Amino acid sequence: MAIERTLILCKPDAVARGLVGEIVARFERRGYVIVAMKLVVCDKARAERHYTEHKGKPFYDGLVSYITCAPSVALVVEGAGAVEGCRGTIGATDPIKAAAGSIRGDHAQTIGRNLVHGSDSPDSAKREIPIWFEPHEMLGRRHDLEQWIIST
Ligand code: D4T
Repeated sequence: MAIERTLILCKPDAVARGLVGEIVARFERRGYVIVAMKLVVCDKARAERHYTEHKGKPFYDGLVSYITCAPSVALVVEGAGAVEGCRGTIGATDPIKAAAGSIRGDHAQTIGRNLVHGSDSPDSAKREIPIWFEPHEMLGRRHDLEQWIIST
């Protein structure tokens, strides 16, 4: 299984509700490694880049106003199959359909306030990570080092 990196956002509702620790802990407990993390107020330009695929959709304006209204916590998470694995931990986009035990299934109610973003493919992760992080803000590959620390 390839070691991948994925972009995770604890969106403004997660920060406002004090759920960042709970959310980050889910990824850590699964064994993924945090290689970058910061609190950031997303501006309109960054939001429009991030959500470019949704431009023109009925929910687009609401999506941009929501992500820019207050701080988010952005992370880059690394691990084996991290893109798909993190999507599983997050749960379905619409919390009403998200499995119990997933972040959205346990903590969210509506699609417009679904707490977390996770890249939906390795290509999306490669596109999204540079929107949120400069290369110098990210650590080099951590997976092997973490395995060594844990197992020695
Ligand atoms: P994010 O991007 O937040 O991780 O969500 P997903 O990857 O799970 O889902 P998405 O890209 O299809 O949707 C992005 C974002 O738009 C909101 N949304 C989506 C909405 O408010 N109404 C809708 O009908 C859809 C499809 C929720 C997530």
